[in-house]
Amino acid sequence: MATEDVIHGRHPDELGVGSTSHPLPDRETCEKVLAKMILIRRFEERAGEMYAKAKIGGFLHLCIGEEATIVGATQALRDSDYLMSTYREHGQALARGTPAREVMAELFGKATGCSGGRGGSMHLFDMDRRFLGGYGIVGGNLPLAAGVALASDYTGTEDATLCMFGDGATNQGTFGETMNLAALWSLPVVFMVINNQFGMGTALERHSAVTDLSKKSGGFGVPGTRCDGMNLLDVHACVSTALEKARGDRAPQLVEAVTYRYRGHSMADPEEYRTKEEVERWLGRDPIAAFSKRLAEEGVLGEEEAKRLDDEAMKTVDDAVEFADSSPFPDLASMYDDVYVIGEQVRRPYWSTDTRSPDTHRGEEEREAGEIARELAEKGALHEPETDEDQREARARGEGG
Ligand SMILES: Cc1ncc(C[n+]2csc(CCOP(=O)(O)OP(=O)(O)O)c2C)c(N)n1
Ligand SMILES: [Mg+2]
Repeated sequence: MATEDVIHGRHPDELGVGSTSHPLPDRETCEKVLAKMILIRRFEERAGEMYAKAKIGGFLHLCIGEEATIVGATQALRDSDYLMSTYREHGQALARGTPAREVMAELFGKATGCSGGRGGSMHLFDMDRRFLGGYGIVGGNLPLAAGVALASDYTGTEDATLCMFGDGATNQGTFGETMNLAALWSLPVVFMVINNQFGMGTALERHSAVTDLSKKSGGFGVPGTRCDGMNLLDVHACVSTALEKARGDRAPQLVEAVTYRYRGHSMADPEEYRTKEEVERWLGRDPIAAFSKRLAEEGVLGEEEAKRLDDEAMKTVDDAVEFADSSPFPDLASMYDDVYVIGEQVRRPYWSTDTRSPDTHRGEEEREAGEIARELAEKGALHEPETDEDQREARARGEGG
């Protein structure tokens, strides 16, 4: 019978990770990556607080504990590469360079958010930084990532795609289907399993027959490796090598990062599926504390400098909250904007549906066609809780996310 200790209690060495020691990069890079991890941690803590204050609606999934996995992997990307993630993606957007203001404003559902306030926490998107979201469907981003990689290959670029998803997503049908096509078509894509050891409240060994997830893609023709997701340098080395093979040899790869989420699956999680002791054990491997300690030990960055980075992160987050709070909600009249992609919005060499003929087609003039839907939506909007207090009460009654 599987127990919680099958993987959760094991030393990283036993899992085949964490035994390699990597040299530190230059001081500037060390400071930059530490600052990114601290910003993500502070941002997530504050997002949790804002959710409790009902400033944020819907669901909220925090990545606290996964910072080394996120920053180590994204540092291996070129600016022109694509990144795709799941609904647990605030850290990915911040790591890719989306300003904290725009991420927080999106969580608040404001017009100044990176998705114009239409996506919220689960659907962050930043085309300028080639961050393609933010997906709520478990395993839903895998085939899309293969499609993006196919476009990169087809148009003769050197761009690669890094597609991140959870351990739970490896059980979806899309996992096998996508591995097969990626291998068959030699696509420049790296699949990254963020194995935080739970799919909601179900532990890895209870949801997956194969618990070494780096082995799950091999039979489809996509080789896998495993890294210590609590060790920024190990993640970086592993993802860099995988990207090199995907980009250079057109050989898609899978990387499993073994990590842990310190908070619940989402904000409403009683966490009955794990013990406090287990969480404590993993807190002892805190990726930020571990990296800071190493920097101090090797004389690269002292305690005071780490404190300065923390103060800066706090200021950035304070500013982001102020910005989000004072920004307007999207105008109701803009509800039908950005629903369909219209021909001229699509840059060559991509194609949209209306290359069928130059005229607009049914459904493409939804602003004009949608009067009835608009009336219904306006009526619906009247039933929205009006104040934060109303929203807190609605939440206490169990309504909403
Ligand atoms: C297709 C689908 N099935 C179920 C869900 C409900 N659901 C949301 S998150 C989640 C767990 C996914 O776990 P994992 O892939 O490990 O990602 P993590 O939340 O740990 O980052 C589930 C089952 C969903 N969003 N989509
Ligand atoms: Mg998981």
